[in-house]
Amino acid sequence: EKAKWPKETVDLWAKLSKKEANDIDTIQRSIVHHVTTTLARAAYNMDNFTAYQAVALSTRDRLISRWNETQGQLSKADPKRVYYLSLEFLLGRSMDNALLNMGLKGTYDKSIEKLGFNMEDVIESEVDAALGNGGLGRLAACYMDSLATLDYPAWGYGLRYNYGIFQQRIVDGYQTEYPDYWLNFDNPWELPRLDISIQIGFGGHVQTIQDEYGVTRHNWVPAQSVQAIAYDVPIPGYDTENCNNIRLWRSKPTRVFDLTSFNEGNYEKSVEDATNAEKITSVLYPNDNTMAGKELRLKQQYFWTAASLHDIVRRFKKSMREWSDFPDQVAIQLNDTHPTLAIVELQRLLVDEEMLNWDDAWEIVTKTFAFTNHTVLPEAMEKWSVPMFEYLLPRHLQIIFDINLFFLQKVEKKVPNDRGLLNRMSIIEEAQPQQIRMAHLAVVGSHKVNGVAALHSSLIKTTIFKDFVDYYGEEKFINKTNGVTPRRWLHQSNPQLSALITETLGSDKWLKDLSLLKGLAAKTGDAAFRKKWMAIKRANKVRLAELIKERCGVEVSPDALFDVQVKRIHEYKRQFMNILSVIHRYRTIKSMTAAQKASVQPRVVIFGGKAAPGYYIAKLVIKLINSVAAVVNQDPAVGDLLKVVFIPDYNVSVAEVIVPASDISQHISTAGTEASGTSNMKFVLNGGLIIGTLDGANVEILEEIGEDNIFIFGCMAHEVEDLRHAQRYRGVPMDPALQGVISAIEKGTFEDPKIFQPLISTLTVGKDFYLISADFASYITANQQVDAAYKKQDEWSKKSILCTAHMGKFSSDRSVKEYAEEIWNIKPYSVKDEGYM
Ligand code: 8GP
Repeated sequence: EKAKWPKETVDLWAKLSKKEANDIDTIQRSIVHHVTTTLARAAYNMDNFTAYQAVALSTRDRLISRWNETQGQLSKADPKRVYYLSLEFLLGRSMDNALLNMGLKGTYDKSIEKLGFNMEDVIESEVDAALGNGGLGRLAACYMDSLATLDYPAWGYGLRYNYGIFQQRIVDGYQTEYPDYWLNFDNPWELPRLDISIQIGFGGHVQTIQDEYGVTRHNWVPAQSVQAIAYDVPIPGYDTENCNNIRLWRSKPTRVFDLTSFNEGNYEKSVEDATNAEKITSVLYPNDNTMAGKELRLKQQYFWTAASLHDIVRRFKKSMREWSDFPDQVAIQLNDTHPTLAIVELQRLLVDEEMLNWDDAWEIVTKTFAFTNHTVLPEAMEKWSVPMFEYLLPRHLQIIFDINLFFLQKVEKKVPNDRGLLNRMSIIEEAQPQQIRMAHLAVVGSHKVNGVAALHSSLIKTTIFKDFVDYYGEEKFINKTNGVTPRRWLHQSNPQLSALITETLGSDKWLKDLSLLKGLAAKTGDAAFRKKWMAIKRANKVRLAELIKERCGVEVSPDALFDVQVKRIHEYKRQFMNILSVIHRYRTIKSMTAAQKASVQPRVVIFGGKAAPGYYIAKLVIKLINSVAAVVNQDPAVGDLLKVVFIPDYNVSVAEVIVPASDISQHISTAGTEASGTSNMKFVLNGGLIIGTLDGANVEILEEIGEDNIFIFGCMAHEVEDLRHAQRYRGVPMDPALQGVISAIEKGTFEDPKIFQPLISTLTVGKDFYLISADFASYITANQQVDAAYKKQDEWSKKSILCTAHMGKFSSDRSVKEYAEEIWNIKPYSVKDEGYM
């Protein structure tokens, strides 16, 4: 009601809402203010954690004023926005990133140093926000960083889980899981918006009524409802005033609902119902690339998509535009099939509540949505049983059946009399019970469908979506190769290398235009530069060696070759093949004379990653790695020539230490199974070489950096089918080297071999689905090539520099720009710094 205020009131507000200055004195005052008031502490009872909290609160103040300014200006200008719907945002730590992106890191470093604290130690007190499983969740986080940095008007929508991905501890070599209660201390990186609350219904029935024009209308009467409460997470761009938002929903019981049971005299039931409501956003499902099919997961998906759509529609309605303008104001990106219900919910809102006719509504819906697929693995394809779905969402089921009917009618019209085709393309799978194929629904309800790397995008066109490509045509199915943010994955995690690059290129412009890194290529001939480059790598290895000592109790030499495989543990990623090759290496070294040993390249093999708690085989792989480590690391015949470590509880902040310290990293999935991979990009960006198969983004990395700077082995995606067929029906014998390794395990070289029998069984001739035997020989050879190349340190340093130099393509800025221009049709909107909060 500003307009009604007298001038002096308006002026007073203006004067008092000026942004805080960013000089050392003001920042120190703000930190001390938070210590003494917000935290009720004093200088004499402070530790690093208190210092972290105070610095975080001071940083948060500055973040929020940018957030406010951005959202205020965007509300007025009301440009088209993109909404990125993702069940996972794997953000990691926020403070360092926020300070760097806002350009305040240096000042804060100095400010707290004078207050008696060291920034690096303070940063270590922050817990990761681990609301994701792996690649898909981290990709969402990188994209949010790029969207803000490029000034795109974008919001993320997700869930505020009380428990993120479990914490992993290794007990007797086995993975054990512990809850990640990350909200134990207040989370300074979110703004609770307790005023923003949306009712979400579940269950109940559908009323069918004739309206005054004799048109049949459907009205869903839910049996239960829960409240969605908004929590906003500010995402600052780098070197811009823009600050975007991720809105995370938390579930809470509704008042109305509580009272019903209560008034019926059933107090216990009312409390139980309240607990059930809170359960919805309690925990992140810990599966990566597999589908669990649990009712609670479906509830999560509906709760989240309904709340998000309600919010988006409410914002659109404020602008008083026609419904037909909706797709000109709103783009919604579906991060995998998890948010596919948003398609159905928007159709329901438009038809049942806004009274649009079906076809007009459907046109709006399909123009609004676009869908990213992240995997071709059959076990990851989301399907929901129709009876369970009907019980939770009866009206949505009707709408899905109608969408399917109209769709199949069109297919029939285009390709008459092909029952098989209709069966294959149907959104409903005719199983017992029937299943809803979410990927089909997502394709039918979107105007664009993309894969995440060139190979993957072409594979989905010939496999899971082949019939749809034939029906819709090629244009609907496109590629958007993944990318990673160079701010977090180089500038923040490898500050020394970042500084050297800036010094060498004469400016830090490369941080917003990663193609400028190509300027480094000219420096390979400069011996002094190479020396600096390698010294930084060594310093990073020293830091990692300290972490390994601390977490695994193993001493490793930073002069050895650091060989890294960190990612979710999954059969298709073949950590099993890696540890089998390590056993092969161990046996080879053991068989050597002292003279032969003298020419062995010492290697530290580093593993890390979580297995889904119910994934028995993956958990056995972890056990095998730890059993091998226990034997190898103690064996005096091997000494420093080979060390094996499994770093527990791999997460984003651990990755920030590991990635800059790698000499070689392993991206060795069976060709055609890894959609893209993104850590491959991070490693190469940091001057680490990679060994890998022709899979996912490895293919494009090879194209960019050239075959001299990457170690490629193994079969190609188009050969996989024949190889599987050959081993199944022609009984191709196991690779002899692999046979030797298996025998060693079976003889009990690494603990009781009975433990590993189920794992070994996966290699039985005819059953080796991931083709470990077929690729084993070439894998061993490629590893030998790595050893030989690493010994020529001068040549290696040139390769390392060229790796970084040619990674420009893999910035998430490039990816996001492509999405914005080719799918979302949105333009940057740069916020002006008006100097006010
Ligand atoms: C992952 C892919 O496995 C990985 O290759 C890719 O880099 C990443 O997505 C980002 O695009 N896929 C998943 O995490 C995934 O499909 N998760 C569940 C939905 C099944």
